[in-house]
Amino acid sequence: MITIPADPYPFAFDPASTALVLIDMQRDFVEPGGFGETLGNDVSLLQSVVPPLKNVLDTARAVGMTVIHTREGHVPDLSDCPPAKLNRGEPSLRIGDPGPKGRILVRGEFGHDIVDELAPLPGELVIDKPGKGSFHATNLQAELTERGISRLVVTGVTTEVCVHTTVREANDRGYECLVLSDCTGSYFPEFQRVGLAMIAAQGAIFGWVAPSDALITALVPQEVAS
Ligand code: TIU
Repeated sequence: MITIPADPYPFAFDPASTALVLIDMQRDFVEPGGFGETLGNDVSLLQSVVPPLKNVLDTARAVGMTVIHTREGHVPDLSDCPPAKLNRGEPSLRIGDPGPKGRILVRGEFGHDIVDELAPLPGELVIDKPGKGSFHATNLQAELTERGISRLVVTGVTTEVCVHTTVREANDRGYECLVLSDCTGSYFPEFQRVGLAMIAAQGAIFGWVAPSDALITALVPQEVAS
């Protein structure tokens, strides 16, 4: 076991039974012209997540940790998108509409895919999810069970939406989650701050929070037994 400093108290984990999860680092959310921007958001705050997350991804790969990517999106006929999600709000573009990066949040479209810097390697699990949480209507739990994973290091966007929903789902299913503060991002600075605080409050009510250098420092001497 490795123990790293974290909020609200040190997080202990074995890299062999811990997965790095990258939530929805998709062009539609992170890059200009995507779904996130059509909702009226400033995507520059999300772009700052990419360099530290790339460092964590490189380290996790180097030590042989399980790496899991998720993507939020829908099948082309949108049959997996509930009307309540499709019709929500007054965006200039809706899910399924043609956008500058292809149809918004539709699987197989350029904008739906993960940014180049964090592109999955062959053999890394990619979970396509129709909802905000990574467990809802996916095979994530079965994949984790098959790999003997009991803890998650959670990263990605956005902190208060898909990261939070996933951490809450994982917590209820018995997984211990460490959320990396500089590898998660929100379009709203106050949501980033409060979103992270909510996770670690009340003695780690949903999980732990730490900066990525705490994880990298602890992992560098490690190599996961194969
Ligand atoms: N809009 C927003 O903050 N997030 C999402 O719609 N999805 C994710 O968080 N991935």
